[in-house]
Amino acid sequence: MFFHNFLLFSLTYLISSASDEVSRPRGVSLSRAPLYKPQKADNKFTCLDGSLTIPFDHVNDDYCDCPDASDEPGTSACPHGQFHCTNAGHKPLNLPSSRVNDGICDCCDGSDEYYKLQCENTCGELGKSAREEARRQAELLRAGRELRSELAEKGAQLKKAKRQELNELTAQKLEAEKVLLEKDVLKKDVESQESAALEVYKTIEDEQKRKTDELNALQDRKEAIETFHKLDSNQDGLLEISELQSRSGFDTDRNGEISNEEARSYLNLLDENYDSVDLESFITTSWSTIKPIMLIEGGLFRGRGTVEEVPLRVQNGDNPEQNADEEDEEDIEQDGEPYDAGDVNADDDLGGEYEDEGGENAGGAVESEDKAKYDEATQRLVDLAEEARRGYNEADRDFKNIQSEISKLEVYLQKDFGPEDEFATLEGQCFDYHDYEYIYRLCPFDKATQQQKSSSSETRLGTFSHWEGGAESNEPITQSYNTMVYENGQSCWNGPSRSVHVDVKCGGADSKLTGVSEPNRCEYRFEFETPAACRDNGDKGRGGDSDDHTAGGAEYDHDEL
Ligand code: MAN
Repeated sequence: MFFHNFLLFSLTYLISSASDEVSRPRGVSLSRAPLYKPQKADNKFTCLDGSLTIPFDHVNDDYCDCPDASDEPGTSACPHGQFHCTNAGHKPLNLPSSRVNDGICDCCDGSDEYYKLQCENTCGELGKSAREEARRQAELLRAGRELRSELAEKGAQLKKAKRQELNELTAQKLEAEKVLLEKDVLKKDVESQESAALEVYKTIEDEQKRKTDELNALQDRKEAIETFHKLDSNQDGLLEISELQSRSGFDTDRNGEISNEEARSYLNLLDENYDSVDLESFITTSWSTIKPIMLIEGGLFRGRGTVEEVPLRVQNGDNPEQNADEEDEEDIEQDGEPYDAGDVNADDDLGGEYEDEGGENAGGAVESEDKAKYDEATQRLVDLAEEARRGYNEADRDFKNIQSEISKLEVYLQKDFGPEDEFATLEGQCFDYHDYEYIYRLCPFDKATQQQKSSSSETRLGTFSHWEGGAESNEPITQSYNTMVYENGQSCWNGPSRSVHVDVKCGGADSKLTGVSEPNRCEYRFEFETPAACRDNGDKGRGGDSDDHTAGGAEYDHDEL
């Protein structure tokens, strides 16, 4: 069997490339052919790493002798070997030797399948369309380069104008800062005079407020006392839950009945051992709950005698109507003393100006709005201070506006618009791409978004972060400015925050977004074409090279085309 193979390979394939200009073993490129010349004296071959010398007829005998696989360039015998297809008429290709005779035609000249399979030679056809495409690309590139130069010029102008603006604003900022400081000094000066003058008024105002509060508290207490006596229908000085139960106003759930619990809760009666509250407990613990009910019941509380009484189902045998009548005629006791609403008004300490209707109380305590608030000198200081505050606020606003303009310009000028600012004109523009479900939008140097077609909800996919191989990297220019990165988009459910890599390629005269994919969940890839990417040194035209499938470092021997 071995002998058979030996004969098969050494006789049939060792010099199988005899039709090529230079005779060489199968799978060897033209540039390496000199390494495969038999040594004349002894017809031997030395492995290319120098490790072994073998008879030359062991080359391509389908047995791996050399550790570097160099003795089997045309078979699959060595695990890490490399097979070269000439692909005359198209591009040569290097393949891992495992693809030799594996039943799949990898080389367009079919040279990788010579044992069982007959592959059609498609190199002529492929070469032709590749050349046409290359011509098209070259044309695109030529036109694109001109546009790119124009864009670079515009970009440089834009940057220059922005730098100029920044210089002007920086000067304005200094001026604005000076004005602001002056206004601040003025404001502080006038304000200190103003507050000294107002101090006098503040004391008066505080006193007025204290009196008003006191009067309000007294009024509230008065209303509480009146209500207590109104509700205490049997006038025994205790307000029983049964007395509340007879008033329809407390039937807030409108079920025609006021349960013991309801009545207790109005009175805030937590202790189960008590069924009633006395006047003081009523004022301190029940009034705050009862008051809103009374207000609703009476439209608004209007003082003594206005609490509307609607008889309910009588639960305790009392006659509420009769009680109410009696009540109106009686003097009500407060803390054991005969009660008189006038008691409150009679209290000299409280200014004696209390009016029963509650509203316009404190006549002397609260000054009418029409009356001039301050004396003339104080008023002048107040006006001056007001003017100074306005002046300061204006200056502050001006200063902050300038500052924010400066920050925007600084952010702009820090952006990497390409080695010659050729991408600068894209800033401020947006480009859309529609797929079946979404509208993707790229606003270069700003953000990338995704909007669902069926709703207007927009998802932020990322904000511009950097160029892969941009200004800060040491990448050679040919590998730079090909991909923009947008990061920190909305976070993905149970995943990272969204991000986008934008592949930027030389396209036609117009910039456009030509494709969007999501290779990993929430990691997007945009294809963006723009003449700004048509660099002189780049072979960055659409389509580009197609050698990704070559083994261990693509090697194209253009001399063989
Ligand atoms: C949305 C879109 C998709 C993304 C999912 C992740 O539906 O943003 O692109 O894959 O969320 O949950």
